[in-house]
Amino acid sequence: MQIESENSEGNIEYKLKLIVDDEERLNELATQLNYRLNEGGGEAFYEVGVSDEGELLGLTPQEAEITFKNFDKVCKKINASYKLVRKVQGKRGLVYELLVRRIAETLPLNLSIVLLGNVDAGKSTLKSTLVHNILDDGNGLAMSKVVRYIHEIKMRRTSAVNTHILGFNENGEDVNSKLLNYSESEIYLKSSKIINLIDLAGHERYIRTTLKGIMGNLPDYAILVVAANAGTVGTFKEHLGISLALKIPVIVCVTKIDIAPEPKLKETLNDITRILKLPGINQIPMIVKGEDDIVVAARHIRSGRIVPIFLVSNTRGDGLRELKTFLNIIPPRISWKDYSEKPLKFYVDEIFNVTGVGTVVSGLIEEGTASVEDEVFIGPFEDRVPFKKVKIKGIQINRVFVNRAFAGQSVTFAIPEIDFENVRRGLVILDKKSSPKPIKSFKAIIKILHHPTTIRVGYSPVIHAHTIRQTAKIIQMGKELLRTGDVAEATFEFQIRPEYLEENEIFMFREGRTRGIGKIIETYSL
Ligand SMILES: Nc1nc2c(ncn2[C@@H]2O[C@H](COP(=O)(O)OP(=O)(O)O)[C@@H](O)[C@H]2O)c(=O)[nH]1
Ligand SMILES: [Mg+2]
Repeated sequence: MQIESENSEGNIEYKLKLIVDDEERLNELATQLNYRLNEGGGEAFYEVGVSDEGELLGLTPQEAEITFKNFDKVCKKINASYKLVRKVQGKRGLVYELLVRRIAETLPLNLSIVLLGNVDAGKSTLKSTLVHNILDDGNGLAMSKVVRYIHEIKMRRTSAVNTHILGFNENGEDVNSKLLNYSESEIYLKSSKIINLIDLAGHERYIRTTLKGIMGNLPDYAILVVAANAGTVGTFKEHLGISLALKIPVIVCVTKIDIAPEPKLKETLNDITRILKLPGINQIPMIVKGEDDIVVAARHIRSGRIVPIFLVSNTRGDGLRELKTFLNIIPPRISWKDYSEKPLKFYVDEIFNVTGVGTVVSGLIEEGTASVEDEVFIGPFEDRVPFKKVKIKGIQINRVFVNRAFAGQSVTFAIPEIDFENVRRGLVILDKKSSPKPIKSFKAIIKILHHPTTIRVGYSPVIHAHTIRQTAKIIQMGKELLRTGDVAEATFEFQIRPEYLEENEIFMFREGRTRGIGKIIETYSL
């Protein structure tokens, strides 16, 4: 019997047998396995008992025993594990098909930063120059490297479509620049600190894009990108206001300093510092120049009072080294360790239908931990049984299979028991011991950040909380009418379907040019 002959690329390896076990040979096999795992995004198939030409010879029981013993040693060297998926009869004995997966043991420190700013400010380019260690040509070259296309998303089990990672090792060296190619699994495995850089999905002109990026990711910090030659036009003030209302410390990155004439750059910097110092905003701008500034800025950033300003050229490279040094030393703002001790809470962000796996959902573990084979609740569905029990059949972080994941990590869960068509963004996954209820309405304290006229009962903005986005009507209000800056109690009712929300949670709402923030004080189920 014969199968296709072995391909030197891809994640499938043929092995006749692994009988020799001197250290050198095992290391060689480990390197090869590592390569196959990289090709397969953390997963590889080994066909044992098959010649390079694809002939199914098979192993005698004695050969099989030694082969598996040696394969165990090889896997151990690179933190992988395997399971037998198939056995078939060959010419001389059995042929084994093994599925090998990489396991991550130690967890890198994990921090996420959302990139905000106007269209064309250079957000995607900046992300690309940081994670790919390249320079831009001023004409979209770098940006094109971080755009992920639909077919790519479908093929790979991507963790999050708009997130790219920048890793640092124990010595503070940038891991990305040491790799030939950007590989999330390699960066993840080699880093002791990972910065998740989140670009906005969709059009940044729309506020819903911005709110989705922020509310769905709970970022530690926000980088507000401003093009030096365009200035603070457009969304700068609004993005700043939203970040600060949510208590997310802001870093400003002024890009394109290579093409902005000196007076224009000065004007842009003046505008930025003037806006930052406005009474309602009340921040301390700090233009970061040398090493000392970087350290001072990093030390004080968490207080949420200082706004470091970096001057960058993505084409010439000015300021990129400083920005990387800063990213390497800034502390996480959110103490995920404490959140990990709570029961599991995860909101579905993106949904994939993966061939051979089924439904896969991506999102952030906001609280608790999840392990493979855990039973969890997912819902609310508009059904007699709003929350359904399902098993998590697989977990990936940055394309690496893990057995367990913790609060603060962006992960994908394979949940094949639920049909792809039935899953939507905004569903929650909760610990199986919880007793969740679908929430149809809730009472909150709200503050109007901006409103052109007045708000009354009957007003129906779109609510953004976690990955939830839905219109809700104000059915009751503590005051008759509200204007910009006002605070009041209000009861909202979802207009389409129930969602899952908890007391004390923060949400944002918007409608036209209106922006508001709220804190839930009471929830009501059906
Ligand atoms: N000259 C120059 N061009 C830049 C710089 N940063 C970005 N660009 C260019 O600006 C354009 C918009 O960048 P992009 O990253 O797509 O902006 P985004 O819409 O904020 O994501 C692209 O053509 C980039 O090549 C820079 O520092 N200098
Ligand atoms: Mg972009």
